[in-house]
Amino acid sequence: MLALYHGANSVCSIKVRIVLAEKNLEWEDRHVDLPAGEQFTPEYLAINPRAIVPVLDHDGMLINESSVICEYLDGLSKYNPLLPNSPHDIAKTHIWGIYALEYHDSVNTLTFSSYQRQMLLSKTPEELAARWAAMPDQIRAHKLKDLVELGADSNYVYVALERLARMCSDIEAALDTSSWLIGNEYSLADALLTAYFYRIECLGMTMLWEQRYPKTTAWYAQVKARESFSIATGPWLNEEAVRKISEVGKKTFLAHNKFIKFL
Ligand SMILES: N[C@@H](CCC(=O)N[C@@H](CS)C(=O)NCC(=O)O)C(=O)O
Repeated sequence: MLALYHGANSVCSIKVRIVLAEKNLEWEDRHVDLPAGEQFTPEYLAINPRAIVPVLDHDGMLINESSVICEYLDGLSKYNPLLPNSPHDIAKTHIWGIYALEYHDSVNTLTFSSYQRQMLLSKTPEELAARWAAMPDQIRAHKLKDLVELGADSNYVYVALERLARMCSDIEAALDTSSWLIGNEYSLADALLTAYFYRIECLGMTMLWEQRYPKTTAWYAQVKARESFSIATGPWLNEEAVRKISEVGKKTFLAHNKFIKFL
């Protein structure tokens, strides 16, 4: 039996839900309410002491790290194989998986400096302090605290946009001779990156690739058109929350002239 601990709007949860849909796998839903802080409960810390989602439970065996979960799921069934065959293409897939950690960190920075910040600012200073203290990764807590305090003025935001601009240029280069990230067929690498683009789109920042990177723009339209995308997002996302993410995202970044070179 497969069960997934995941968050409705969490980017790395969407990533895993895309692969579950691509592989047509049945799974049990163990939703973790991240805004409510369910990741810090003793029950969830017993599942993942790092207090983050997603975690896959396969017959009692727990696996974390979204890119690893995705490759694991691909290995579970022969249906629609996603990992390429050649050692070189497998190596390229793993490199995209490692880059995805950087993309995740950058997308998380943008979300926290805008939408999440607006939600967290309604908390009292004591509640916020308790939230940072509860985080097992104190480097991450330091970043989030800075983002909530400074919003788009935090230096983390500038670095995140610089990294995401590089992501787009790397993807454009990868698409130079093929229509998918690795070769001419949809593969795991495409599945691993889709959710980051979706979050950037929700944040109202598609201008990071539109106009400047035509191949990347066409690639995102292709991954979005797949059934797996609507299955992984549709039933979960709250349209009102997505609208707010976009509204706050646009206001946060477009108001800052220093970001114009990225947009
Ligand atoms: N590298 C991890 C990152 C996991 C992660 O950061 N998850 C976020 C949601 S996308 C989370 O659980 N955040 C909880 C929190 O910030 O308190 C992966 O790819 O699985």
